[in-house]
Amino acid sequence: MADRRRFLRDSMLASSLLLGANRAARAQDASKSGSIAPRVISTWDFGVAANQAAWAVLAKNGRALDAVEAGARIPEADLKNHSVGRAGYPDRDGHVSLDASIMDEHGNCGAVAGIEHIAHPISVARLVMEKTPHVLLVGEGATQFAIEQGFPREELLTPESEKAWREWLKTANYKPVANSEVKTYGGTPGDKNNHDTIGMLALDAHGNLSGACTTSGMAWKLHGRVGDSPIIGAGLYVDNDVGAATSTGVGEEVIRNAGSFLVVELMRNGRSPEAACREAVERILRKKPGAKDLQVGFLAINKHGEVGAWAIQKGFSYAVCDAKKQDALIAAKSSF
Ligand code: SD4
Repeated sequence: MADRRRFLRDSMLASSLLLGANRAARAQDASKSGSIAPRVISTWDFGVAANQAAWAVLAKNGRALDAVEAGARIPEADLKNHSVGRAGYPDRDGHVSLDASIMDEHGNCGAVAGIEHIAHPISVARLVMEKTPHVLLVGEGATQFAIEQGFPREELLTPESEKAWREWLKTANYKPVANSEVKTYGGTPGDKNNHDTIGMLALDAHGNLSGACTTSGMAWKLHGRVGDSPIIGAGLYVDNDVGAATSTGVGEEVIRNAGSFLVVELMRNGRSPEAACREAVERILRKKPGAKDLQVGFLAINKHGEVGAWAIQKGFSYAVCDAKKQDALIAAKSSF
C-alpha cells in the first residue's frame, strides 16, 4: 500500500514537473527575440503603404499595438483615399463621421464611433483604451474627449469629397457598391457611392498580437449610422492566445454575425485563418442569401503568423508585410 502511494506521489510529481518544464520552454521560445517572425497584414490595396509604416515599428522589435496605430494613420491622412479619415466621403447630411477601434495583446480595447472633425480616430480610440475606464465613445462626446486630449478640431470634408456628395444628392440613392475602394483609391473619386475600411493586424517579435480598424463608414449613410469597424467582435477582435481578425464591407452584415469574434473562435477550434474567414462569410450567406450581392471580407492571422482571408465576392485584396517582402498584395478567395 505504501509502495502504491509512493508510486502515485512520484508519478504526479514527475508529470507536474514535466508540465512545468513544457510551459517554461514554451514561454522561453516565445520570448526569444526574433524566434517569432513579425508580420503585419491589412485590408485592400491601400494596406501596402500602411503596412510599411507598421513595419518600421515591427522591424525594430517594437510592439504590435504601436505598429497598427502607426499603420492605420497612413490612410487616415491620405487625401486620395475617400474611405478612411480625412477626405472620407460624408454621410447623407454632409458630415464626415469616422469610426475606429483598436485592441491589444492583453484584451484591452478602445473605440470611437461617429466622431467628427478629428483626423486620426485610431489614435483617439487608443486613448479611450488607455486613459478612460470605457471602451466606446460616440459622436460629440468622442470629439470632446479628443479635443481635451489635444487633438486639433479640423474640417475633414475636402472640396473633392463635397463635390462627390453634391453629385450624389442629385439622386440620393443609397446603394452599397462592392469593392468600390479599389476603384476610388487612385481612381476616379466622386463617381462611386460607397467605400471601405482599413483593418490591420500585427504579430510582433515578442509573439504578441494587436489590431486596428478605421473608416469613414459607408458613404452617404444616415447621420448617426455606426458600422462594424468600432464594434469590438464585429470589425475587429484580438485574442492573444489564438489570433486576430478584422473585416471590411457592409458592416451591418458583419455586426449581425459578430464576424471577427466568430473568425477568432473558429481558429480557436482548429481552423486555419483562411478556413475560419471562409466559414464566417458562408455563415453570413446562409443566414441571409441576399447578402451575395454585397461585399464582406474577413482577414485573419493566427498566433503562428499564418494569414488568410475570404470574401463574399471577388475583388477583395489584402496586403502582407514581413521581413521577406514588404509590399505583397494578395487577391482574397471568395464564395462567388
Ligand atoms: C462599415 N465596414 O462602416 C465599414 C466600412 C464600409 O463598405 O463602409 N464598408 O460598414
